[in-house]
Amino acid sequence: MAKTALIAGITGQDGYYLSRLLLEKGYQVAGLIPPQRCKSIEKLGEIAERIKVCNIELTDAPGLLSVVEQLQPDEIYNLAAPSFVPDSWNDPLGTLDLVTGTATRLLAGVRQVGIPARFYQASSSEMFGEVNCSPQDENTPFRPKNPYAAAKVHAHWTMVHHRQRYNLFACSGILFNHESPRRPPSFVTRKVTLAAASIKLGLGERLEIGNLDAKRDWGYAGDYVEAMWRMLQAENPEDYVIGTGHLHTVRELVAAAFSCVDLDWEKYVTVNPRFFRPDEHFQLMANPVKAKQNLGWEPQVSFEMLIEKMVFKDLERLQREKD
Ligand code: GDR
Repeated sequence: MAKTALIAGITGQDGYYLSRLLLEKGYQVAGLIPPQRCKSIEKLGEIAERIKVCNIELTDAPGLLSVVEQLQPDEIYNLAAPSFVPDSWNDPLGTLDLVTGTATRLLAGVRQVGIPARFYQASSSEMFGEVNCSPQDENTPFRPKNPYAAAKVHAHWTMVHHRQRYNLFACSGILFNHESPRRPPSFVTRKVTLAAASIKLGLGERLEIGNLDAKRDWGYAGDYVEAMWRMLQAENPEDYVIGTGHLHTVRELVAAAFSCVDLDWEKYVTVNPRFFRPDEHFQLMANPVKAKQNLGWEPQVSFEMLIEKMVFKDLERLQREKD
């Protein structure tokens, strides 16, 4: 019989790639979508009609319990979060409720219904925060530096406590930055690829960017959802750091994107301190050895391939709109 997966946060970038993967594997996929955002399922494009939509607020604990009871999912993926980190300063409590509250309510649902559903929690490299060692692995302490990261740490520990106390098959993937053509333009990769494509087509003139020396470990979202799925197929529930193990600067990102469209980035890019973040001297870089050893997981798409994929998709989209 086909397995059923329930996804919170299904309309985001990762929700799309995960749904696509699970549908390819023959799963029935259901997504939790707040009633006032029911149209957002359309963001999933060609796969939208194959998704069972459960219209429910993520703050509605009894409602979530009844979805879990009716659906009896084999796997639950909690990807729900307001993912743009700086926004969490504007609404720390709302961030906490969405990130930690959703994890807690779903875990409570699994426990109360008493089904053997496997649970995935989307944790983040932001939880490492002000690191004093690099790269980071599953034993690196968390020192979160913003409300988003603090909420993710809370959700992570809530999941660990449920695993220990109630013996649930629950695990978390501590994912480093992962990108794709589906990334919203507020994030730096997409901001840059969109600007490069727009300038190439004569639709834009300049790119204003923040700290060119900021470094990140960037991978491809399509690879990272494979790691999520593998975690839930493993013999034991364990937490994993997922990243490439390679650092790149924003400068390298900009240079790579502009070189895809044969432009000299230095002619088009201006640094604007408005986009700087305070205290960004630490280096978030993954040590994904455990995922390779236990799950056989390795990223397939390199940094250069990722940026090329994003730039070409943006060119294609903009060209279509222009015609
Ligand atoms: P991040 O992603 O905060 O790491 O979180 P983002 O793409 O916003 O920033 C990456 C790095 O680029 C630097 N930067 C800029 N960032 C933006 N957005 N705009 C700019 O103009 C700019 N210039 C430089 C930033 O300072 C930063 O160093 C992502 C999200 O997906 C989180 O949800 C997730 O948890 C983490 O990755 C892992």
